[in-house]
Amino acid sequence: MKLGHTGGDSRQTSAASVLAYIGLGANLGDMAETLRQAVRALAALPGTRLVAVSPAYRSAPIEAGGPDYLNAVVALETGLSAQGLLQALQEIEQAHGRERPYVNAPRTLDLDLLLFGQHTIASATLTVPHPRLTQRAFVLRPLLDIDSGLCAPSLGPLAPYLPALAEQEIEGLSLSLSGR
Ligand code: PH2
Ligand code: MG
Ligand code: MG
Repeated sequence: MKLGHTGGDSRQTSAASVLAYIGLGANLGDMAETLRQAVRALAALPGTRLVAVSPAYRSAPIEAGGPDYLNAVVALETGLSAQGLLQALQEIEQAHGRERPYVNAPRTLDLDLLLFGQHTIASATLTVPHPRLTQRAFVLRPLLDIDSGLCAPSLGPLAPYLPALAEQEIEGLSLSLSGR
């Protein structure tokens, strides 16, 4: 287990590491390059190890407008708290010029905390598992690519939710988000 390396950073890490899943999305700018940089930034977080990167998918915006999205999911083993990880995700979004003019506006980078181990969180700023996790093929497909047997607290095994999303067309891409 890789721990510590908190040098100069105020975020809390602890010895109890958790497997967290992060959804990545973008539909503005050079999406592939942005997602690659985001994967590198996530891997470099204090007390954090990159465990897996899913394939990338292209899909039309769901309940939103603008260009097609590029989406992927990564798994991280982290000693950060859920709040510390959320703060880090928001900082990485900001570093990529994320603006929020209105709900579900097109964005340069969206990083969503999907799962945080077997934790259930319902705070003012964070709901985990992500509330729309089982309703969006662009999240569920890459999650199941990483772990086809994945189970989430209160949702159980995730694979059985996928067939209901068959009408959401998503295109698997051959580009790599983890290479240099
Ligand atoms: N994100 C949204 C709303 N709609 N649609 C797709 N295809 N991909 C997204 O990442 C996405 C979306 C809000 O975060
Ligand atoms: Mg989102
Ligand atoms: Mg978001």
